[in-house]
Amino acid sequence: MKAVEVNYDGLVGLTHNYAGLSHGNLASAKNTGNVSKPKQGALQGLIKMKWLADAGLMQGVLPPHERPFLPLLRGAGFSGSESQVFESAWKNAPDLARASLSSAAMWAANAATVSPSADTKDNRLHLTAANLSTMLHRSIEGEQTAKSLQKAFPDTVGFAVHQPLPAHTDFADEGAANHVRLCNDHGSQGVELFVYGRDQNDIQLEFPARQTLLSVQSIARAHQLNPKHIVFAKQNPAVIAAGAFHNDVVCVGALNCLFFHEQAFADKKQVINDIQKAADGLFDPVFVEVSQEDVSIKDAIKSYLFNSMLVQWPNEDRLVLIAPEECRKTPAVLRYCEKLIASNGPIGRVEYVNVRQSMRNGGGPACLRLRVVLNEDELAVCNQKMLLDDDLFEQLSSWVNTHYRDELHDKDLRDPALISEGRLALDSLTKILDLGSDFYQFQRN
Ligand code: SUG
Repeated sequence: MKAVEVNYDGLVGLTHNYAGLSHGNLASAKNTGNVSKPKQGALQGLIKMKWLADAGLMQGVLPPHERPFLPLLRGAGFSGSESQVFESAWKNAPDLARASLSSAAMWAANAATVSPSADTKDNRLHLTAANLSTMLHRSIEGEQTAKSLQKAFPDTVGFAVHQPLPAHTDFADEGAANHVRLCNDHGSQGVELFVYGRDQNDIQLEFPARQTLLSVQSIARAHQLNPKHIVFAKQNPAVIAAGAFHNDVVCVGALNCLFFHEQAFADKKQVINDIQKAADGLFDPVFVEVSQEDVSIKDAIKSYLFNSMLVQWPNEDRLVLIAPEECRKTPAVLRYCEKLIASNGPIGRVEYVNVRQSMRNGGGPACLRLRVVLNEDELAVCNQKMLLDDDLFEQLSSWVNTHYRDELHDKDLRDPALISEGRLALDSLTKILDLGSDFYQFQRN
């Protein structure tokens, strides 16, 4: 059946800030303590979404999470009124207070792993919310993300939304950031590539490997995928050590094309062979491999070349790479992009977008979106209010302009007024996106 790819972008949250919480994410570490601009960040995200929607691509929206997240602090033993909990956490456990304020749910590529119905045995679209169990500040996302996905894909006949995997380190899962689907066209059987950083027996590296073999095996089972058409590939530990904390920092794929750095995988030849075998009879995969000589791993991570969106643009034969602005400012990467489009390969155009507020925390254009392939029937029954059109864009822009702070300095993060400001904003968002009046924890209390 005919199907389209919908990019669901996470809205940048009201407390978007630079707390340096992600060990192994070089941008997050570098920008620790810097002043963030939540309003600007949210508008940058919305502008990217609107631009793609105007071009004729389908665009969805995922809501930010409740922050500060007081249940985390209560879980850590802080008690009393809400402002007492918050203030006392800041006084006694500032790292925990910072974790409770993280807006990291905006990186929707980490929200879930998605298998389109064309790949699954029961012909349902399967989504598993990621447990994000490696980083404390992200481990509080999974439950709320599953709720968002249930709101976006409410029909249980056609959609299966799975709860996050068990919260044990052996099951560490970071969602679609470590998953690539290749296919001939979105609506036919594809090949799903699951990339993991470690298995149970590997020793922990200096920077954490955030995805395990057990997690991807479990997801492939739950999604009822045909073992013939899946590939498990190990990330190269050296690129994790260099700062590629997710595979999507060194690799992206779309349709039959895999665009990746030559050092991305522990065993590149094996990965290519396995993909060819899994695609046999379905399509001919095309590999666009970037050499270390053309773009060093250091430049790839600095510029986030591979954290681009690779999309099929309406009425264009070749794919379009939507890269972060930072690629234009990295000479070797810019040179490479020019060479790429001049070649006769599958990527015909590079567009550069400004998502700098997100980039400073290690999130490029691809991190901000979760790709969901929907066929015509599925599109008809998903939550229409979460799909971006001119009207929703206007409503969300005005919502951001009304509720978001221009700046957050480190000292502002201690302000208990963030609790009520956030709630007022999110309560109003639940109406805009048709999420119901019991969507957030604070609404249920
Ligand atoms: O998990 N940054 C995120 C960035 C996620 C990017 N996603 C993908 N590559 N798909 C992370 O490291 C920074 C938070 C802080 O430092 O406050 C942060 O969580």
